[in-house]
Amino acid sequence: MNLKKTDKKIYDLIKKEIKRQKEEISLIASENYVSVAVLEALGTPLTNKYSEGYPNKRYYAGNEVIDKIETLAIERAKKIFSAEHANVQPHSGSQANTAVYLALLKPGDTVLGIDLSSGGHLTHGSPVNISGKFYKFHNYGVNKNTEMLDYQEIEKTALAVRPKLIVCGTTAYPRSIDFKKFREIADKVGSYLMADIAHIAGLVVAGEHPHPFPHCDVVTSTTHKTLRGPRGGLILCKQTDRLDKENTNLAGKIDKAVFPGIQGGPLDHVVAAKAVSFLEASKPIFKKYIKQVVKNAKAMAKEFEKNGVRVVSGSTDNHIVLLDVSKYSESSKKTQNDLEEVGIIANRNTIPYETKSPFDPSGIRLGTPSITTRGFNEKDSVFLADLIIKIIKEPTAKNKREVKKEVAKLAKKHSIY
Ligand code: DSN
Repeated sequence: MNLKKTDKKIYDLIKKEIKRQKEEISLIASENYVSVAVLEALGTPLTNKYSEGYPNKRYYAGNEVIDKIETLAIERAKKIFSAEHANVQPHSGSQANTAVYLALLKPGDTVLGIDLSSGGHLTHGSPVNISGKFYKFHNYGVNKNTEMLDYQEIEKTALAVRPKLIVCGTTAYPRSIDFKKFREIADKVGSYLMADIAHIAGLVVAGEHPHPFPHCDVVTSTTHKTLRGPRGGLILCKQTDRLDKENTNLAGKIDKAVFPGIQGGPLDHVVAAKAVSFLEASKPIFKKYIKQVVKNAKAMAKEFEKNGVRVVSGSTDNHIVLLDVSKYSESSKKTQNDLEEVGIIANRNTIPYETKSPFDPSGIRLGTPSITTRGFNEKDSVFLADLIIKIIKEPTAKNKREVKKEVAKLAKKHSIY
């Protein structure tokens, strides 16, 4: 009501966006719908406070309550991820990754990370990102035939380039990651191991993906995506630095790198919302939710393959289904737009050994976290996959009209908020 009075334009736009979210179906693998409890924590006067520093070590007065909130967030994060140390202040996953690099590396140091077309992220050494500009990144990719990580190849590359840090973790890789194998490789070359579990954090918490600890030194994540918290970042790590004999306080290095290294004051309203979502993720119902996320993705992958739409790597182990639409569509950008026209929101994506431009690559990335929050089961997911197949194969005006109607019905049946 106040917002409507003060700023009608923004009020109306927010209303419009809520309507869009309700009426369309999001298959963006990195999106989800937070609970009303998380939304409530976000929209609080906690946003008014400045709290540079860490609990009981703040630079400004008045942080008694904020200290308690951040401590709860830290303790809950440590518990759900079985981590020795947690930093809940990174504003995003990119900030979390950047802080880890600052903590562990010197400019010019060598790092090994997955390449973008095999499912990596900009912060894994892309030349346009600070990671690629400040550090010497080398890449590993997936095997051309299996489209899965090839640990022998990764080891060969690691032995050749001898990185100080190996980054594992991805944004568009539909299969499980073997952190133990990565640890063995890291040990052979004496490097740190960092897992970026932004996409699979919820699966890790729910036991639906192998755990990065005890294998990794540091684990970064976002708190939204499969974890279903507010937009934000998170760093988890061991207390002790195994490789630095002079300063073995790894947790201290990470904290210093976040603040004052790359950030000022934390966003306390977001930290509170993170705490709420960590509590939610500790409940049995969250495990059930994540199990369904994976079941839905597997069911969709099977339906696509059955109907001749190629699924990268043949299937999925997580929440992502990566389609190669090049057989049916000259332009995945057009397919993305066709899908948007009928109310299905997905993103075009590069596929392994991509031959096209990242602006109009061969793939479409789908993810099931959002539809599962809306209550989709395997049957609904297969029905949705069939609608997508129709649009990919024959995006005629008639098909679009028909699919749009079905999407509207599905969205109404599976309501949000
Ligand atoms: N934008 C996120 C994703 O879609 O995976 C990563 O930054």
